[in-house]
Amino acid sequence: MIRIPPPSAVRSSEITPEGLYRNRRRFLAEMGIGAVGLLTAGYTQAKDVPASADGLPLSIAKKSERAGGETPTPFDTVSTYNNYYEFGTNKDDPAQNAGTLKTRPWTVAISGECEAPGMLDLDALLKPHAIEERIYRHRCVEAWSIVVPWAGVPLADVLKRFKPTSKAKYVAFQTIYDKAQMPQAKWSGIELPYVEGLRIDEAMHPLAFLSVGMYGKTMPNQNGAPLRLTIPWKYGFKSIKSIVGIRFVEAMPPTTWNKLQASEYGFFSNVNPEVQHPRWSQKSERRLGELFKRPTLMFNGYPEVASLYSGMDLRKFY
Ligand SMILES: Nc1nc2c(c(=O)[nH]1)N[C@H]1C(S)=C(S)[C@@H](COP(=O)(O)O)O[C@H]1N2
Ligand SMILES: [Mo]
Repeated sequence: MIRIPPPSAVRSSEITPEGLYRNRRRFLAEMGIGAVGLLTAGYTQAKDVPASADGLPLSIAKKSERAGGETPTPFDTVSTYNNYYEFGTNKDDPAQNAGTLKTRPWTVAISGECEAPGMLDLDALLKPHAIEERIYRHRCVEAWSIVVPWAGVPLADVLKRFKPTSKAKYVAFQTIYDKAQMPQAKWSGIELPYVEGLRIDEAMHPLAFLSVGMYGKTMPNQNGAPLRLTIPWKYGFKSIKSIVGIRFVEAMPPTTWNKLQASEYGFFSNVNPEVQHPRWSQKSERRLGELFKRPTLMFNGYPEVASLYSGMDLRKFY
């Protein structure tokens, strides 16, 4: 049977040169117009982002607003302008490609310096915890930022259940790496699997969050389904997606961007307008959807974390 698609089924990416399409999508996303319509006659409505998410409603036990009263960035922007290099390096690639990630069943390996290591199914990992919503600012090192209502659980509550020993000075996290589900990964330019880490006191800080959803629904794949970190006072790359491994360790663990270019990406990577990056100024940033830049705040505007770093030279430990 030959199926002739109606004209509306043709994706705009198929009828415009790829570069132009990407640029327009990127421009629309940055302007906060997201993936919604607006494309001129002859093009389909740009609702062509494949459904790469369950998008199931979550039952949220409590809500807190931790973004200075700012309105969240539109969902369509946050779910179509992403960094998830395993699914491509353009901002609109993850939304197009991450649908191949199978997020159920999902097992997380808890290992290392703890009394109760184990392999846990996602549901078992989450079961004892009530899901909260936290509206956080999120700032990428590339000088763009968003405000997102994440749904998840405090990272400390989960970690404590495994009873880390006194040797657990750091926590290392690992993303799933499956070439079959991530065919674009071979062009990522980074060493995979993606790995990240936090000092144990950072991981235990009440702001550190393990997110399973956003905007009241389960996480879209492109945003790191089924679970990811959201560490609001650090640059976005610390917020590792699609976690399959959590390991308590004694020594500072390797981290993906630090391995690639240590002079540009430190282990701590706290948002700091006083420490510059060779390609993006860290003094200011643009909220996606806004025209004008705004100053970047120390610790991304979360001064309550400063005590974690007392006595440390944050220029040296960037
Ligand atoms: N596994 C993995 N995690 C990742 C990344 C990635 O490429 N792979 N990108 C990071 C970067 S640079 C940012 S800014 C955030 C983006 O999260 P968002 O797409 O939900 O906004 O994810 C972080 N986590
Ligand atoms: Mo980022």
